[in-house]
Amino acid sequence: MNHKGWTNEKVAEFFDRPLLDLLLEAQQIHRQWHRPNEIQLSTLLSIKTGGCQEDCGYCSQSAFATSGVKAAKLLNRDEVIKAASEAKAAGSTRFCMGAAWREPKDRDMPALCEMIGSVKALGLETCMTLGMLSARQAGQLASAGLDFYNHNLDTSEDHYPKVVTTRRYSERLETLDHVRVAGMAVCCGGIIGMGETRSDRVKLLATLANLPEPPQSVPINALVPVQGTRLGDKALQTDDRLDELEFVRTIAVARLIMPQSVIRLSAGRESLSESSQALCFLAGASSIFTGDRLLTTRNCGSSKDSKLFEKLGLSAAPLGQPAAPPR
Ligand code: SAM
Ligand code: DTB
Ligand code: SF4
Repeated sequence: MNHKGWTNEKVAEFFDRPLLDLLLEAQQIHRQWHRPNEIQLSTLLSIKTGGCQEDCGYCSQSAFATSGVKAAKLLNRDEVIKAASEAKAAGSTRFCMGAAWREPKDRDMPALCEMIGSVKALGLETCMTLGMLSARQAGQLASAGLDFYNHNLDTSEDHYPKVVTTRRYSERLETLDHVRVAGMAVCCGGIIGMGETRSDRVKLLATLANLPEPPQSVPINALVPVQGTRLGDKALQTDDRLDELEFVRTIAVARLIMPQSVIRLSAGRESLSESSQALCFLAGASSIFTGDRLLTTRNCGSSKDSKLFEKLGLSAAPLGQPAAPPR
């Protein structure tokens, strides 16, 4: 047992429940803390694409992959402002800037801080995901006004060496500490469908819930199998498809053990049916990435999403609204 009391055994018990019981309880908890028919919209932009020195087995941007993604330089401020303005016009409230780096270089910090200021000036919430951060870099981003920092644990500590070998789990946890101490909100989750067992999913969620504070935002990604990546190729060759109901279950358990966090139905949404997406919302997901593109892979696009929202009676959360409803 650790300090928050979410033992692996307790989390595994949630996973083992009949799905309908689990969904009912997850939705009841969801309604205590979140508006049930509102979904927060975030938009991603790859501000520095490809050529990354890390060997993350799922990633199209790793220099170890043969995915065909070309390495590009850091975008300039005007390119970022243009994309952020378009995201705002499409109803997004948060703009997430991602860089294919192991960690940012100190010489990049002024340009990154300038981007944060420009996106905030549009009235959007800001998020960045740049790899590992030193305490000093986290402080610089926080001072520039960055609201969220995304840094995923990706999987359990046990399964991690099968996914990434160029950096340790403990280094990921250290970066999360730096982000929290600097006063930014933490966005941290993982990927489902990378050959992990249910026990790995249990351990990932328990680790997230037992952080000194649960992450304010928890992205649950389904592996997007990209050709030319180690794990993507494996999934494509073995026709090892994601079990959608196990994915829904994972969201429901995340909702139960981190009731106040916003759970994001993240990458891989494009391959989910409308019904599976509806189950993910019922399980407690209340945030998505919008637009045609994630970082390098395809996303649902706004016309598909508008139709889904209409069918389900969902609306986009307005800007500046806290996640929790009045209790
Ligand atoms: N380089 C930074 C890092 O890894 O922290 C930031 C960018 S990285 C692309 C952000 C996250 O995207 C990864 O941690 C991973 O969880 C997710 N991701 C990347 N490729 C993915 C894929 N093919 N399918 C699902 N999620 C993916
Ligand atoms: C997260 O958990 N999912 C987003 C965001 N954080 C940066 C990234 C998804 C990337 C999907 C693969 C791609 O488009 O390259
Ligand atoms: Fe690099 Fe991030 Fe991709 Fe890993 S996930 S290879 S760190 S861009």
